[in-house]
Amino acid sequence: MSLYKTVLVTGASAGFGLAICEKLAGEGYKVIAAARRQDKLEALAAKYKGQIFPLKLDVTDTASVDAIIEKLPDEFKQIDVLVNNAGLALGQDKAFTCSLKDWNTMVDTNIKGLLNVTHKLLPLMVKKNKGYIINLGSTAGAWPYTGGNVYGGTKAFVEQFSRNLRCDLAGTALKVTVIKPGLCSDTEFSNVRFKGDNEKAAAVYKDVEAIKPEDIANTVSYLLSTPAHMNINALEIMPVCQTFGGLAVTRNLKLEEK
Ligand code: NDP
Ligand code: 8X3
Repeated sequence: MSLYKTVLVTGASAGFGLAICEKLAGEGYKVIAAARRQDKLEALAAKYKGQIFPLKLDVTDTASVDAIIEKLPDEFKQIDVLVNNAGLALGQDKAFTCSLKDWNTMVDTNIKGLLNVTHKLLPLMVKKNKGYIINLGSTAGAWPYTGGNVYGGTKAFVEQFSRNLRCDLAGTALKVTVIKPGLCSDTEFSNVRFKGDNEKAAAVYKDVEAIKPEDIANTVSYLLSTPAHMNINALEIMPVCQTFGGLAVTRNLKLEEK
């Protein structure tokens, strides 16, 4: 039996967000499915009549975020869980060749978008002393890799922000968890990262059994079922086929002459 009833999931039109909405709606939660592609959200809501409300929302648009509550039907207004899942990586080029526009889009979505929605909903949760914020970080926030530059930086922000929220929420009943997945297939993540180069995206998951969106949805469901006194601060989840690669050393490196 969960402590919570109404969940807002950002990035609900694909991947983890979609799987989380389906899992939680199936378990009887009222779910607000938020993303930019309304057709996808409406198709989802049609499958779970009355259980899912499709909310067209761009998390980077502060005016839209500010109007969230007034756009909701009464039975969805008492949000007690926020899953900050909307996010993206754009490109995997080295920092000295990649696009500044891509960097800014990642910061605007993964950091500022998450902040916009959190800033809107957190005071409402604190007021009723009930709420749970689940943030989607990434292994990329802790384990650097070539071309992960700003994407990894945004996810490091998500982790530290999650932990700092726990400090600010001391003395309340609210919970915060950051989930940090590693390699996950069956989402649009790599298709978006490689800008529609679907062959390149598919190659990322070739011959591996990666984490699936359902694994993340089951994790969220589990988190919501934990007892009132227990807060899981962070969960790092990798497929068994993925592990750490050690530090890189360049041999015979040509250094600048003095
Ligand atoms: P997908 O690309 O499959 O889904 C991303 C979702 O975010 C889509 O629903 C998209 O919807 C939404 N989104 C993107 N930008 C915005 C925006 N500005 N406003 C609202 N919604 C937005 O990715 P995943 O499901 O794989 O990833 C979900 C989260 O998990 C991301 O934060 C990602 O960084 C993280 N993650 C993913 C991993 C992976 O390997 N897949 C591993 C670790 C973390 P729409 O375009 O309709 O707005
Ligand atoms: C997604 C996982 O390794 O592509 O956050 O950065 S990774």
